Amino acid sequence: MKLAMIGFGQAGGKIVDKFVEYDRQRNSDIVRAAVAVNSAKADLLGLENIPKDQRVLIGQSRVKGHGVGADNELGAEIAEEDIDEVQGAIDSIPVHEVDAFLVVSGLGGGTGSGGAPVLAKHLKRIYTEPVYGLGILPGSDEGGIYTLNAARSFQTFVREVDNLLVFDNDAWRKTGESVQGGYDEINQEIVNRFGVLFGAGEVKDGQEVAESVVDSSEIINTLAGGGVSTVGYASEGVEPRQNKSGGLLSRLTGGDEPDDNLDTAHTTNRITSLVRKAALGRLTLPCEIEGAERALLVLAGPPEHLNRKGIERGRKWIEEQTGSMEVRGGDYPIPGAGKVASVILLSGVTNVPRIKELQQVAIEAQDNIEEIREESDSNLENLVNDDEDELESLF
Ligand SMILES: Nc1nc2c(ncn2[C@@H]2O[C@H](COP(=O)(O)OP(=O)(O)O)[C@@H](O)[C@H]2O)c(=O)[nH]1
Ligand SMILES: [Mg+2]
Repeated sequence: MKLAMIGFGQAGGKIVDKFVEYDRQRNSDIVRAAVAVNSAKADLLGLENIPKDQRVLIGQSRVKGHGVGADNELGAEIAEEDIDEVQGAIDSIPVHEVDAFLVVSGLGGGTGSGGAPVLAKHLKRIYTEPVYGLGILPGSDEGGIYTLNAARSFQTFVREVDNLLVFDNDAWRKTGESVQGGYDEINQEIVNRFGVLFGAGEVKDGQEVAESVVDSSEIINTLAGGGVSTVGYASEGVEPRQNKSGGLLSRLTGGDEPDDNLDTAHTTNRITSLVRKAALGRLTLPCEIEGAERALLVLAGPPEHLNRKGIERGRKWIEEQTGSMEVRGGDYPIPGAGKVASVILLSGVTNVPRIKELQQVAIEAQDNIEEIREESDSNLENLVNDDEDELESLF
């Protein structure tokens, strides 16, 4: 599936930047265009793979390239004011060649949290292609203002996009690790999971003919109907075929038949167990999979390690677990790959503890928004004062 990716804010820009790198390394052909939008000049300069002329600095007259801090209302305002500049970068995208837009953003900050929903709304007005969001929820240790920003941004973003794919930093935080150090690994995880999912719809002509290849319309249909989506993943290393039986020798000795049966059973079992692991393991947004409206199962790996029976069994199992009547499944053949991976997209999930928590925060915040602002302002002041104290003691 070919995407036009737009990263809004720092997290959004970094993740799209990593998608571009992933795409280049795997030759997966999912990033047809990549744009970064930010109000902080330094964040744009820090990107490595997004072309320089596709990095858009907004809000210069208001914040002079210094960003909006965690003020997502200001983030939304400057996105509205400077939407033409963002559109200028999108104008250079051959939109007729993309299947969808993907707007990526951290929801806890300021620029992306406020701006991403504004951009999504704008894109939906102009284009007929679907507009998906990839929203990153903050860790619960980040503080009140981040949670509040995420709560509000989430509500708006999910309304403006055709589907909101969610990744929860809180569920992926590693204890004892600095948040910053942890982001590299987390971003790699994000890109791997969504990369396999979107890559599935991009099997090129002439590539190994698989039994039932997933195409981009199946991804689009699974995401259609809106709501919130989460992605599960599991993988297992496999040996390349050449090192196994089935060569000339085994044919001569007549040992081919039973071995092949064994292989098939083993392949099927591996697939069904990977499907369970992916669905029951850590999801990008942890939730109850029961009640998901639609699902898509993708089995990626070397074609000789994929089979229709395994995928069909996995698909049925997901139907039972979710209660959904709309579970699609297929394969994504990657000749020579060293592993088989199972990716499950669960769309229209409803039983999500973290979202309920955020909604509660948003409701309560109506009452004490000023307190939270003051608290965050005084935190900031303390921080600044501390810095000043340190400076003074230096002189
Ligand atoms: N997964 C991930 N999350 C990030 C990263 N950087 C920041 N975040 C998260 O995104 C939120 C918003 O931060 P940021 O993107 O810097 O805000 P903005 O630049 O004002 O849009 C933070 O509260 C973090 O939860 C990153 O590199 N990866
Ligand atoms: Mg930042």
